[in-house]
Amino acid sequence: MALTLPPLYAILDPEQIKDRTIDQALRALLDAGVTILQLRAKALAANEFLEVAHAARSATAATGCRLIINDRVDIAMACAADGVHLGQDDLPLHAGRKLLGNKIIGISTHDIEQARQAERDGADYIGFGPMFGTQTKDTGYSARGTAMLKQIRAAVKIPIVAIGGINEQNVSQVWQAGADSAAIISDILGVTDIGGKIARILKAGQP
Ligand code: 3NM
Repeated sequence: MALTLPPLYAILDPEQIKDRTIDQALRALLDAGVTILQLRAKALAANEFLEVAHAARSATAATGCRLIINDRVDIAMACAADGVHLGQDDLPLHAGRKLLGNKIIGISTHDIEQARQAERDGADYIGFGPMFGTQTKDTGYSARGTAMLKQIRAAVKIPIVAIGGINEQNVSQVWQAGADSAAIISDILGVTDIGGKIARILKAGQP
């Protein structure tokens, strides 16, 4: 069945949570009402990642939030996540599909060819970025901008999650350019009042 994504795709990245604990950041995101959450933990060892993934799975299950694990199909399987998000250098989609069956698989893309390929390969959604400049990840790509996002929108039918430098001020631009969802890390996790920030972001999408 085709995937429907909410306007905000939240990402919990333990490297970006300031002076909070991972549990506090997780709780703040869920209390703010997020309905899809990606756990992105590049710096954690597999055993630590799995421990956080189990905690995220029980907390998200309690609120009905979908849980996506970044990069690691094994951890997604072990914690019974709803899916995985894979980069261009991670396990290829066909291998992830073999292991995860009909769970959600999202693929990071940075140009039209990658976007089309991900759709052909059976991705449930694509990430597309970096939309604007981002300090959070060295993507190796220049800012893609909304004109390119519109081209991607015209090129694929599956949902698009725009990512990279998105904030309260510019988020409406990515929705207007055709993104189904906006993934935001630093503008949400970098503030004191996560709930207030998320409420303002969602309000920015209303006419
Ligand atoms: N992927 P922030 S940009 C994880 O372009 C990630 O694929 C990107 O963080 C891509 O919201 C990015 O703080 C970082 O800019 C997004």
